[in-house]
Amino acid sequence: MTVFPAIEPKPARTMKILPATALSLTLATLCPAGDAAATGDVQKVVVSAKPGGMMKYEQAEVTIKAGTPVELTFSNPDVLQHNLLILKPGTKDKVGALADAMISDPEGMKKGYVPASPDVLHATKLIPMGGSETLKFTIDTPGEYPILCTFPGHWRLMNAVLKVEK
Ligand SMILES: [Cu+2]
Repeated sequence: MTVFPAIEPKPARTMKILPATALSLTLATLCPAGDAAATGDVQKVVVSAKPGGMMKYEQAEVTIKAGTPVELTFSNPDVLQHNLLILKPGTKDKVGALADAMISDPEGMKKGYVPASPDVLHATKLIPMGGSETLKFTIDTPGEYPILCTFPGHWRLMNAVLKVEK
């Protein structure tokens, strides 16, 4: 769980007393991403699987700012199951090979085809058609971080780049 900077309580005139959860929901709804004051500067990005069994993501790349909390939502409208992993820069082929090897792991499906590797920074579960999952994280070091679906056989086509800029 990422801890966001505390929201400075406003004087009572701007807001009736609400439970903390209701307050943050209200702010998240009213203020678009990028409104640093109200949202703690959370960057919301979306990556979708391409429908039609193409084993591809819709987006070739997504760009975020370093050092700022991110909420990346992966949604899957495709008939196939997919996941979304974020990897350390330069490790796409290495992790892809580990993913393909999991086809012979009897526990592979149970593990969501997420290889046990320190190169995997963040991962969703296997997402069935119509599902989605949101990853919350912050990356401090600028660079190009591979995004990969590690369902065996998918990663060569089903990849993208998370560009982290200064
Ligand atoms: Cu896939």
